[in-house]
Parts: sequence; C-alpha cells; structure tokens
Amino acid sequence: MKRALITGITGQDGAYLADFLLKKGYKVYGTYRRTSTPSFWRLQHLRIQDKITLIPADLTDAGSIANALRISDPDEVYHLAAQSFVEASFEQPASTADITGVSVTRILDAIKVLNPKAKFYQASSSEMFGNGHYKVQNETTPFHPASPYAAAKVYGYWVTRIYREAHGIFASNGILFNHESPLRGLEFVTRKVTNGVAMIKLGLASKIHLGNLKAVRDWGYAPEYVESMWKMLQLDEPDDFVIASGEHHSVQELVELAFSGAGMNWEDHVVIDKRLFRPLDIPSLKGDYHKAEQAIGWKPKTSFSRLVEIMVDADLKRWNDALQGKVFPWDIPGSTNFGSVIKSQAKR
Ligand code: NDP
Ligand code: GDR
Repeated sequence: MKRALITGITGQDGAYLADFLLKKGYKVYGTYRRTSTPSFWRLQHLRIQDKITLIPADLTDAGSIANALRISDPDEVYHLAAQSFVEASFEQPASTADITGVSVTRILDAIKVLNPKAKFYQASSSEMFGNGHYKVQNETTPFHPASPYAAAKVYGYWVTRIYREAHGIFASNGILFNHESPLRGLEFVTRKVTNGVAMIKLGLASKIHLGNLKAVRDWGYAPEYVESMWKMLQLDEPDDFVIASGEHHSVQELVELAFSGAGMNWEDHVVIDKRLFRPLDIPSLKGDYHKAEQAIGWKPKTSFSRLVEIMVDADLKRWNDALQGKVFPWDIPGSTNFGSVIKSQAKR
C-alpha cells in the first residue's frame, strides 16, 4: 500500500486529493493546524474524515513538519498548504512569504534528511505569471509576480527546482490555473458569487459586493486538477507542468452566467465596491496545458458554463437544506472527533 502525506488536507484541493488517493488504495496522512474553529467540513462533506490519518503540523514550525514526515514515512508528499488568498497577501505580506514561500524549503529540507526517496509535489500557481502581458502562458513563459502571494510562490517554485537539481529529490511543480468547486472557500470570487446568487434566489440576501469585474481568469474544475498532481508524481522523472482549462472568461461573464442560470438579472444585485479592488491586479490569464496532455495524458473535461452551474446548484441545495432545518456540514457537533488523529509523540 502506497503512503501519501498531504499538507493542507483541510483545504479545497487537499480534500479532493485525499478522496482521489483513497480511491486509488493509498494510505493517506494529512496535516492540520490548530485553529479556534475546526475546518474539517470539506472532509466531512466528502465523507472521508474517518479514512484518513491526521497529524498536527504548522508550516511555520519545522519540528512539526519533520514529525509529520517521520510518522507518515510517505512515498509521495503533496505540499498544498499555503496562505492562498491573493488579496490577504497584500495585508499580511511577511507572513505570506513565510507560510507560502519559505515553508517549501522547510519541507524539502526535512525530506532531504528524513525521506530522500519520497516524491514531492509543489502547488505552484498561474499567479506567478502575473502581469507579464503574454496572451497565453505555458512552462516557458517568464514570471512577473504582481502580489506578495505570487512572489512567495515564485520562491517556492525555484526552491523546488533547486532541491531537484542540487540534491536529486524527485520534486515537481504543478503550475495550476484557478480551479473551483462547491468546496471552494467563500472569499474567492467564484464561490462568493455562486453562494450570493443562491442566497438572493432564496430571499436571504439582496446584493453581492464585488471588485474588478474586468479581470479575466482561466477557471477549471478542482476534482480534475488534483488528478494531475498524482499523475505528475507517477512519472519516472520530475518535471514542471501547466494545468489549465484553456478557456478564459471575465469576472463579469461569471456573474452574468451565475445570475441568468438562476433566472435573475445580475445588474439588479451586483454592487461595485472600490474597496474590493486590489492594489495590483492581473488583467488576464490563460493557460496552455499541452505539455501535460502529452506527458501525463491530462486534459480538462468540465466547461466553464458547467462549472458555474455545478457551483450554483450546490449552493442552492446547501441553503435549501439549511432552510429546512438541516445543518451545514461545518455545523455538525463534534466535528473534531476523528477516528485517527496521531499526536506528535505517538508512534504510527
Ligand atoms: P485553500 O486555501 O483551500 O487551503 C489551504 C490549506 O493550507 C488549508 O488546509 C489551510 O489550513 C492550510 N494552511 C494555511 N496556513 C497554514 C499553516 N500556517 N500551517 C499549516 N497549514 C496551513 O487552498 P486550495 O486548496 O485552493 O489550494 C491548495 C494549494 O494550491 C495552495 O498552495 C494554493 O496556493 C495553490 N493553488 C491553488 C489554486 C486554486 O485555484 N485553488 C491554483 C494554483 C495554486 P486551514 O484549513 O486550517 O486554514
Ligand atoms: P485569484 O482568485 O486571486 O485568481 O487566486 P480570486 O477568486 O480571489 O480572484 C479572481 C479575480 O476576481 C477579481 N475579483 C474578486 N475577487 C475576490 N476574491 N472577491 C471579489 O469580490 C472580487 N471582485 C473581483 C479579483 O480582483 C481577481 O482578479 C486564486 C487562488 O486560489 C490562488 O491561491 C491561486 O494561486 C490562483 O487562484 C491561481
């Protein structure tokens, strides 16, 4: 049985990846950090909370990372944990540099000492291309980061390559473009819109406040994107790959589609709020995934319009359930009672 360690298992990608690897027959370990409110709702939503083994670790704490590696003794490490919200990185630039950037070195260095044969996946991002003004971005496009988050990801990208070339670690970068799902955090624009549409449709809200509607992004469906992470680590040699949908749409198109799908007119409900504009934003991103298609046989399956439909439907169902007295997954009492939490001193 192969063993995988996922950092950030409580996030969108971590939850979907854990589900995918369990179905492949892996023993799955995941790190979580102590928070005042538990964040296990995605694992509960996928009904996998009892099938994984959780290890407490914080990215700022090198000892806890080493401990997670020692306990899990993984064949594959998927490093997904990060401060992942671009907007917040303008407000917390130094902690984002540490959590999203420097932590990559902490993990790779621990792998070098403790598990040098483990294969390593780094969650790199299309944000690294920034505002370089290339119409389409692939693995050879120069980076031009436009946020503290993107700068931290560029650092992580290069450290991954450096450990590959200097220390012979199997370390690959997945350069993923935006990918979304009903498990997306509510602060990201897709989920903010689909959740807002559902609430407005059911009479629970009347407006959504948004920032830059002109920004253009390449949005895909998250469950498909986590599969590419696994495929990259099944190769004989490490490499770097762009993963994208190849479609690009503006935030305004997203808004129009989400409202019209629910039978409403977006102009009646959207308020432009200047405070939600970023100090720097990226006008347009569109990925070219052909290298991945050829090397690992990956290509997107879900169209943008279908993605928006999936997300609006899921949010409508959530709020309908809530109105009928059924609780959201994250409100279930005892949500921290997991079958298999390994404490730092415990043996595996
Ligand atoms: P999420 O924000 O949903 O999840 C982030 C995860 O990181 C959560 O599990 C979070 O824990 C954890 N985390 C944050 N800070 C720390 C810390 N100090 N110590 C330990 N864990 C921490 O992100 P996604 O799942 O969407 O993204 C996964 C990765 O992929 C991220 O690195 C992101 O930057 C990158 N990425 C994402 C893309 C996307 O479109 N989704 C595109 C390209 C790259 P908690 O639940 O406690 O907050
Ligand atoms: P992004 O995603 O910054 O691309 O990072 P986000 O959904 O936050 O923003 C996308 C675009 O929408 C514009 N926008 C708004 N964004 C938010 N969040 N809220 C709003 O109200 C709003 N109005 C307009 C933004 O200005 C931006 O142009 C995501 C994250 O998952 C990163 O971790 C990942 O690396 C990249 O995708 C690829």
